[in-house]
Amino acid sequence: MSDKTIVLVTRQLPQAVEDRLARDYTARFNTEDTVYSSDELIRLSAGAQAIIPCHTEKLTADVIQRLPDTVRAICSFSVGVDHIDLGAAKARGIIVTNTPEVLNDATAEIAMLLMLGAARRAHEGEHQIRTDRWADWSAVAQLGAQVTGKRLGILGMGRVGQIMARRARGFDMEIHYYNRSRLPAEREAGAIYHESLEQLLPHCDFLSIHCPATPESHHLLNAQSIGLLPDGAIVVNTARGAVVNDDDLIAALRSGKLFAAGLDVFNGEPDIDPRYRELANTFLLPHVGSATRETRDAMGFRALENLDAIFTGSEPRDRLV
Ligand code: 8YV
Repeated sequence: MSDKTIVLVTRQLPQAVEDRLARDYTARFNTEDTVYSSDELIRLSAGAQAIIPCHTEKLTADVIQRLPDTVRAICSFSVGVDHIDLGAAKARGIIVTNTPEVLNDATAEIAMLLMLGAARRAHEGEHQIRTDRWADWSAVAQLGAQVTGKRLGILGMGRVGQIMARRARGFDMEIHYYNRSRLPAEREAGAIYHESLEQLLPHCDFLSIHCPATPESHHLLNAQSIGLLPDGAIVVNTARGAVVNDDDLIAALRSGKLFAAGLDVFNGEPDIDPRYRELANTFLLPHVGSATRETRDAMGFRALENLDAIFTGSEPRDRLV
């Protein structure tokens, strides 16, 4: 019998990543790429030393407590770890790692796409053409909000937020941000720091959300905070749905308080609030922030780097607990 480390890989991963896993580990792949229930996850973990989950697997305290004793590591194929109860993992002595840095560019690209798409009503124009309803050109139809030279507020000036700021400067945008701590001047690169979200919001023609989902950031965007945005502002979210109160965002999009929203992440994905679909002023994507071939490979190899370190007795680069 092979003495290779047994790894449960909960979702289908890029081929090159699965090939490397198959070479160096006894990998249990999910060839159907279905989302396992908690019970399936626990059953399939029997005898495994490690799990490579995606954000689709909810490793709650209850699930972690029920994992077999053999499991020593959870090497998530994600930067966000709101799907993993880190305290429960720590209590059981299970090492948890994530995949930071490698998805910064891809996620900032999607934030730019959402910002431009929402502002310029891209999906409405695309829909007209695809459904053969483009009747005529008009000087007064399909008017969007111009992006160039406007103020962009960034909530969470971490790795992705900083790249978003850099890309937005290409559109001559004035960058404002709120972050738990102020960045050093060279990383601020001229961005204007605000000491609270409340202070940031009145300066945002566009607001792009880049903070992780934590108890502190839960529903940060709500009726009260939206009320502080200038009328006609545009909201972009590539972080996590949990940062947004859906009822309040939808009310502001309906009333015209907000011009539009560009959203890649949602509460309850993929069963999103259906009202988003009915709104003409939403530009919606199905959580594809990191979905480039390069980035998904890089995420997989970063998860493997952590896995390799753990099972060769060294400290994994991205250890969280
Ligand atoms: C990933 C993400 O595709 O890494 C993250 O936190 O949100 C996504 O870009 C997904 O989480 C993979 O598990």
